[in-house]
Amino acid sequence: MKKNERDGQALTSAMLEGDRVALARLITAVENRGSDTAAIMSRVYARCSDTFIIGITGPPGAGKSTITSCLVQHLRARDQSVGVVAIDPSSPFSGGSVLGDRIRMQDHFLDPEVFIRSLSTRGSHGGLARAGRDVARIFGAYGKDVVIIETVGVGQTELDIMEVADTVAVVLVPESGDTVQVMKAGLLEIADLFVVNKADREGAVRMKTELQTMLSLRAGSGGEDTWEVPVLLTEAHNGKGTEEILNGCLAHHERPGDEERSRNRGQRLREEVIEICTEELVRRLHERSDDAPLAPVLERVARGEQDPYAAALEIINNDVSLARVLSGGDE
Ligand SMILES: Nc1nc2c(ncn2[C@@H]2O[C@H](COP(=O)(O)OP(=O)(O)OP(=O)(O)O)[C@@H](O)[C@H]2O)c(=O)[nH]1
Ligand SMILES: [Mg+2]
Repeated sequence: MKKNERDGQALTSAMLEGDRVALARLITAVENRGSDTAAIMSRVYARCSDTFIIGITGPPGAGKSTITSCLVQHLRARDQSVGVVAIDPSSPFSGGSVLGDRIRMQDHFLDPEVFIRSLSTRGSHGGLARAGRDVARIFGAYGKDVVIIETVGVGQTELDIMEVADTVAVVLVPESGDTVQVMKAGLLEIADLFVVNKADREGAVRMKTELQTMLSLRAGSGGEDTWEVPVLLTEAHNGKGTEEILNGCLAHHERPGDEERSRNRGQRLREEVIEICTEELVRRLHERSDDAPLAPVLERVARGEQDPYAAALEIINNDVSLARVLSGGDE
């Protein structure tokens, strides 16, 4: 076992025993997508099954952090421990949002039952969706009753993170534009609950009606167990209506299981295995690009003696050299 893998296992053990410093370090390790990530997460996974993961998404500035903060407060009032994963898109559109989040979240900073972690898109090599999901599961394994993931719903990465959530609330505001945009952004498919926040502003009721119409037009299986997506009005800056969000999320989570749900879950897990393999394979290929048998092939391409396609096929189709690349050449 390599040194960092040993460290990873020691950290995981300490985290599972409730060590808060180990928790923070483990999250950093997973955020950096080190070589021991899959081994760490395999141990974590078995221990996070009882955690309820809520996803909060929606356009920039819709009030996601304000709502998250309210949910934390309601959960704490019910004696539930909470982990928050805030994805910081660090895009020019949402400059300063993290600072804003910090200020809103500071009420909870001294509460040992609340753990808040921001993940940034910087330096995560496209692994942000995976990192976000893994951190949510680590919080679960650490013993958090509920984990909330906040992410801006504007891109595939952001929506991918939501796959780990048991319940997804999509937050919109009257200014979000018409509902066609909601459909275009793929938010209709992932919403288990719609929240029209900033109901103190004009157009909130109209938006709610539009969403309800759109939901009723959507072809559903129509069975008895089919979940009816509620549309809630809130004024998160003064907490109004936010307890109903929590109640709605819990009702969704506790609804009777239906066939479609377990089918979706099975499909998601299949996809996830392939994703984890892909990440692991890419990492190993990069790590070992300076070693035989990869290096000579890459060199040939660099010198213009072979085209990149032929080289890639040569690497992949040669069982022996591929096995050596993937195992680190030490078998
Ligand atoms: N008028 C009004 N303002 C609100 C309401 N809820 C939140 N806000 C304000 O809207 C602004 C954005 O709120 P955030 O909670 O930071 O929104 P966000 O969706 O987390 O924003 P990003 O993370 O940057 O995408 C803040 O200034 C809030 O105080 C509301 O119900 N009514
Ligand atoms: Mg925010």
